[in-house]
Amino acid sequence: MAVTIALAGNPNSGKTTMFNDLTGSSQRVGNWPGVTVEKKDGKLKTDKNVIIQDLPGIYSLSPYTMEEVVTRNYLIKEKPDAIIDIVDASNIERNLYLTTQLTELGMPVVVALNMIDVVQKNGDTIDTKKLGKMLGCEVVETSAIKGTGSREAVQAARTLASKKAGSDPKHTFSADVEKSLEEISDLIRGKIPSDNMRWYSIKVFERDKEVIKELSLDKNTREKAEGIIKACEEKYDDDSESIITNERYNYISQVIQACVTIKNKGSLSTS
Ligand code: GDP
Ligand code: K
Ligand code: MG
Repeated sequence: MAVTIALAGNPNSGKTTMFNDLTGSSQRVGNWPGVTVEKKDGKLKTDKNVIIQDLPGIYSLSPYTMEEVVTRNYLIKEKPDAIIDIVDASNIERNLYLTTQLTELGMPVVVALNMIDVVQKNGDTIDTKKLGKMLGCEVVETSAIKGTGSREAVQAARTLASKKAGSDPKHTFSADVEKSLEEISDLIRGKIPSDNMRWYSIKVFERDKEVIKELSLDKNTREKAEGIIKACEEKYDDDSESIITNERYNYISQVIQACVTIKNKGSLSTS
């Protein structure tokens, strides 16, 4: 049985470098349907039953760029068997913003802490075990350019895929937001696959245009959802999308505090 593993991550995190290393010359290049965003897949050099799908580089799963929409639709609708989230470990704080969203999809996720050679050269350390625990997914150190760790990341993804072991994010939003998400999930239950409930609830809370269109909620349901969202916005004196964004950044800074040690903390970069 063929297994599909998707490579997702920020632009310049090393996706193409890892893709080339894993697939060699067995690549197919085209476009995603309807848009001029490049689509590339290939077979794992060491096992032709494993398809590696390179995805467009993105910073978020929001609906604002073609790359984001292509990636979201692919992950939600075509459902690869596992995701390798390629994180530039030398820019870990920024990169984890996408990671927190990928793990909410409930699919098997392996974080590849790529550019680990850069981190090591700087003398910094990342506690990968603790990071995996906090994020609720597997974490593997990689250096795509040196060809180290990539095969371990694929192996971890295959193991998760065969067990259908979805990520299990431990992060929760603050109590008021969680209550709103719960109310929204009650509203939309039955209209969506239950394993993606959290993703859809958050997206409806954010008034995500694409998801609202996709769910084609009736007027009554839309008004109820709007009431739930507005009540929360009044409490926070902020719009719902910013509420979610802020909470993600707060959470990520806690993760960084707990897992990353910077050698020359406080000193100015001279590069
Ligand atoms: P993409 O935009 O995610 O496809 O990223 P690329 O694969 O194009 O890589 C961006 C840049 O980072 C290139 O110059 C790569 O050579 C470099 N790069 C990729 N992986 C690593 C790595 O593990 N270590 C280092 N030092 N550089 C890397
Ligand atoms: K690039
Ligand atoms: Mg690329």
